[in-house]
Order: sequence, then C-alpha cells, then structure tokens
Amino acid sequence: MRTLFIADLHLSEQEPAITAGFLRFLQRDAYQADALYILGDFFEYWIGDDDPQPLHREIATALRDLTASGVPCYFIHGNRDFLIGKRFAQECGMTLLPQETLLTLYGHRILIMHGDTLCIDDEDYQRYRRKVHNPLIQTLFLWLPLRTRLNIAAKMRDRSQMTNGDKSDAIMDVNQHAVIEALERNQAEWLIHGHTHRPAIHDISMPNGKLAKRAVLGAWHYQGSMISVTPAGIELIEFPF
Ligand code: OKV
Ligand code: MN
Repeated sequence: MRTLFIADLHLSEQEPAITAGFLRFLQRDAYQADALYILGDFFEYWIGDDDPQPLHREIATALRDLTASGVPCYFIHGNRDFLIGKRFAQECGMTLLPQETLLTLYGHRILIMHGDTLCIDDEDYQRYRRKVHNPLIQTLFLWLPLRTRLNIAAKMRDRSQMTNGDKSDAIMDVNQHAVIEALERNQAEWLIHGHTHRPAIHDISMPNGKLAKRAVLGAWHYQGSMISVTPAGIELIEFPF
C-alpha cells in the first residue's frame, strides 16, 4: 500500500546518469507501488511527440513495461514538457491528468500539480506561460517542421538561461495565498508539487484553523527524490542514483 510521486527529473541525452537513476528507481521502487504519478518536468525539453530522440523511445519502453505489469502511471505536464501529448502517453501506457488533480488515497484528499501555477509573483513567467499554453499557438508550433521547432526551442532555452542568470536563484517560490486558495477550493488536506526544486514538507495553517501539508518534490540533479504516500502518512525520500 504505497503510491509514489516524482517530478523534475529533467531527463535529456546530456544527463545519462539521471536516466540510469530513473531506470533503477523503476526496478527498485515503482514495480512495488500501487501507482506512479509523474508531476511534470520529466524531460528537460519537449517539442512534440514526433521527436525521434532515442531517449524518448527508451523511457517509453521502460514505462510501458511498468504499466503493462499492472502499475498504473499518471502524468501532469510541467513548464518544460507541456507539449507531451496523447501519442507519447499511449506509448508509455500512462494517463495524462489535468494540471490540477484531486486524488483520494488511503482516505486522504490530496491535490497534485506541477507547481508553476502557484508561482504567481513571477509575472514574466506567467505571461510567457499564457502564450505557450494558448491552444492555437501550440497547434501552429506543432505544424512547423521538426528542425524548425528544435531551433526555436534551443533559442528560447538560451534566452531563458541568459535572462534568468543563476537558474536556481531565479526560480521563484510559490505564493502562500495561491497555495491556501488551491487547498480551500479543493477541500484538500495535502498538496504535492514540484517545480521549485525546494524539497520539503511544510505545515500550512488554514483559515478554518485546520492544519494542511504542502509536500515539495526535489529535482533530480545529483540524487533522486520521491514522495511516498501510504495509509500511515506522507514521506519525502531522497536517494542516490
Ligand atoms: C520549455 C522553457 C523552453 C520556461 C513554443 C509555442 C512558440 C511551444 C513552444 C518551445 C520551447 C517548449 C515548447 C522550453 C520551457 C523554455 C524556455 C524557458 C521558463 C511556442 C508552443 F512560442 F514558439 F510559439 N515550445 N520548448 N522555459 O525548449 O521545451 O519554462 S522547450
Ligand atoms: Mn518546472
């Protein structure tokens, strides 16, 4: 009786150690779980399901093996891999979920999301997000040839790195009001998200006097990070690759 959550692996051909760590995590932990939830930024970048990168096929095969063995896998988009579509999800045997999803696990009401929508103080990012989430803009982008999309995406990542300066400093934290609003709106006890790369389990005093929890997943830079939910509670676990 254990459900696992991960986020922010930022998988890429450039970081084979992270891919190896993920494949080990699947074998060691995920096969024993009731379900696996991936809460976004699974990949460092994504420009369409038709991208023929060998890494994508390798990951799809590994997730397909897991889901075919009977462990359901669910996916919520991050700010980097928001273009992951039905085709790739089907290849993995995983289910795409809405950006905010309420679960009931072992009697607990748990809200899950990537976490970027909570960072409302970063107005530049929220403006950028509205643009690239516009369905018409996405359709137009996906019509472009693969090569063109790769070039545009590489330019956008370069620019973002320049304007962000030191990346980890520039990642803004969640807005506390947005957190409370989301928990209240869903009548949830716990919130699980990633994105900020600040792994922790925070207590939240709700306006109704109740205590809620916000569990934040860590990024997979030098080690793995997962959240485990069991009938006994919620736990943040870091582990070597
Ligand atoms: C992902 C981020 C690059 C942040 C572009 C429309 C547009 C989609 C896209 C291109 C970029 C995702 C898909 C990438 C996240 C960046 C830079 C900063 C802060 C368009 C729809 F605009 F060209 F029409 N993209 N890629 N960033 O390289 O994966 O999240 S990406
Ligand atoms: Mn993110």
